[in-house]
Amino acid sequence: MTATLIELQESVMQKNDALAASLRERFAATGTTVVNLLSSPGSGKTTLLEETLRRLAPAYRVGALVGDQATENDAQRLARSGAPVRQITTAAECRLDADMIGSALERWDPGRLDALFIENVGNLICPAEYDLGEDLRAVLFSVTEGEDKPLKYPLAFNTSHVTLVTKTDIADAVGFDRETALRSIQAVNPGIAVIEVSSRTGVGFDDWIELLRARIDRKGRRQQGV
Ligand SMILES: Nc1nc2c(ncn2[C@@H]2O[C@H](COP(=O)(O)OP(=O)(O)O)[C@@H](O)[C@H]2O)c(=O)[nH]1
Ligand SMILES: [Mg+2]
Repeated sequence: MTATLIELQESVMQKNDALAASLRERFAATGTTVVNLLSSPGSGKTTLLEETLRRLAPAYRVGALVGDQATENDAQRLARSGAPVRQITTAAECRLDADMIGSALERWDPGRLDALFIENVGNLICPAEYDLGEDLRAVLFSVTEGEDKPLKYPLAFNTSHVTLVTKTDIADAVGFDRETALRSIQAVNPGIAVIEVSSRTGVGFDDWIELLRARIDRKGRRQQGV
């Protein structure tokens, strides 16, 4: 890369970091816990989110922003939960950035939310570089992807707070090597929390929901100065 390109890239990242910091202040003021979901296309983000919104909705005000290169399909799926949902179509961009989140929130007022889930554009490379002002970054890794993906795409895993191993209901059918996969995750982010889930059977959801509830409650208490 030339010096000019490097400078341009650095200024893009600085601008994003500044916008993410102002989003973080805004979410601190409203006590909204923000969760950024990253994964390859098809790892199960939308399906996991449908079930997550359904399980949290009775107790919390939850909403979702969902990024894809094109279509409103995922927003339509998620809106069936009854939660406020807005699609962001990114056209040429391979990820969401803080400016896209800020612009979406100017045009969309879901009211005060306890938790805002952001489904990022499906890929493990560009989304990892962009802070969206989130409290929690979760990377999904399905049993069909190959056990070495964390080693190949380390940034998505070592910038995340939790890894969700998804589609565990079909692990045997695809010959998933659980030990190797867990070793790959820990190799790039030692000590990271790992939750093994299936959106089909509900396995692992109690742990995932418990983690979210703890985060949401803690931020809500902080906002109220308790
Ligand atoms: N067997 C199984 N399939 C799943 C699970 N979660 C999602 N899928 C399927 O995987 C495909 C992609 O899921 P989707 O949620 O759209 O993935 P996204 O692209 O990451 O949002 C769909 O056909 C889902 O029905 C799961 O837990 N088990
Ligand atoms: Mg999706």
